[in-house]
Amino acid sequence: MKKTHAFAGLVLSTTLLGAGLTNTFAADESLRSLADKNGIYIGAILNSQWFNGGLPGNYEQIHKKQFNIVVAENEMKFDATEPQEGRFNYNNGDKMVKYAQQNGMRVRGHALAWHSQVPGWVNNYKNDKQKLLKVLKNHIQNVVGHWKGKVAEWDVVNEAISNNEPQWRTGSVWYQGIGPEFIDSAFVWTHAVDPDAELCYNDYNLEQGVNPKAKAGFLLEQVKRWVANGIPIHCVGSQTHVEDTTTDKHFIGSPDSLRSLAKELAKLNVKLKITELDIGFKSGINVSKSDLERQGQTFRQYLDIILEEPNADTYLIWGVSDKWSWLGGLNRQKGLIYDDNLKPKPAFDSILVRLQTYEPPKDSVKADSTAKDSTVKDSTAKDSTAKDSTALDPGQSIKQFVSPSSLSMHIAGRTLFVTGLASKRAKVDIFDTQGRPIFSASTHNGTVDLHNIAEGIYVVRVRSGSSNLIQRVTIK
Ligand code: 9MR
Repeated sequence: MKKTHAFAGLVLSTTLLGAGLTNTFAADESLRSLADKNGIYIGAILNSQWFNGGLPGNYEQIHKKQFNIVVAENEMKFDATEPQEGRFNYNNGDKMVKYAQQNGMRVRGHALAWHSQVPGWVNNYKNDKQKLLKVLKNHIQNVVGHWKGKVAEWDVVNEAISNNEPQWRTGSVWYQGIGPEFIDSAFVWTHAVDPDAELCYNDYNLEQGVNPKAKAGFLLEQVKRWVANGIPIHCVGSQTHVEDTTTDKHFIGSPDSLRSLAKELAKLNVKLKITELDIGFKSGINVSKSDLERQGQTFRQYLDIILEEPNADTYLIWGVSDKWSWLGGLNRQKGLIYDDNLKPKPAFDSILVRLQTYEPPKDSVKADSTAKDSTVKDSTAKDSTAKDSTALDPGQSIKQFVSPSSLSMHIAGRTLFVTGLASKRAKVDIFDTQGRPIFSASTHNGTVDLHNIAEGIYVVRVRSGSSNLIQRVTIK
């Protein structure tokens, strides 16, 4: 069923593109306005050159017109924010947060605990477990605290799994100095500082299958354990740096495999986000027009996951223009949706048309928050793989998190019933199918009277604490 649906979309988008019909769509329609309408986030990094004013003006114009979520390419990483021990530098990150606020964009924070871009001074403590725990905790407390309430989601742990075998990456300073419990601890510490932020584990090669031998299979086992142990993880970020499979027959990633991961995560009430997408061609090959069109179809297939899977909400591309892209370092080229001259490529059209033509199935639900409203109780976080769980934070209790309550709604007659509220009252907004607000109210005893609303199809948004539920409903 789903396959037919996806295939129909492919045929439609190819046909529209072939006929050049994208030009007939409203000129002011953007990826961003359509993403808003579809209840998803679509974004691109701000490349490092932007922070020094090194990009042409139309780069920023495009960025703010087309995207509703932003992440810094390098500027919130450990080496950028704490270049010397205990001396924090937030200048560039602040610049991006201000830009995002001025333009109404959501901010992703990237990344707190990662083996790469760690400043040299951290390695001085590589044989001192207690000191390294303090260093990581202090970093998280300062950085997350500084942007509390401004950074909506964090890559708490990045790339902690080995590339070739299903096991942790053992070469990182954090793993070698602390052990695998640095991961659990990082989640717990981040949540303690900003309980409203969504917390992700982020990695690459997650689109290569959900089996025990693949990276995503290993990760899934860890997510199960984290959820069972009450470690606050709300999302998995799939970087999705992939290669065009026609020009490179050896590349094994696929949208179908990533969709399987989304479905497995849904069972655990954890979201999937695409966080660093690019679809490159091998360097040096001649990339034809039809190659670029096929690349556009692959971009659309990954977008389908975000549109169609209820626990997927974010589609973030690792760059804007092929001119400013890290891909050369990976021996790949032309992986983004704007060309060297900042002109939209077929991939841009493919994404635009898909957002324009996507029809959510009736009664589909896009929950904006799966687990941010967790109730908390004091206890000590446990890592079932850790031999010495007291090493987490000696002498201090750490909060442990119980399963999240989840919002739900239904309509009976002319009354909307909301259950799973985090607080006594929830804010209810009703929009028409074009996204125009038509009614707002607060719940009273978990209900809202809908008698004043005309019959029709609407989108209802319920906000309670930091949870958000959006659902299409029919009022009769
Ligand atoms: O795009 C980033 C590039 O400018 C840096 O030199 C590089 C250094 O590690 O990191 C790049 O971004 C990476 C991201 O932080 C994590 N996933 C892989 C990205 C591409 O390498």
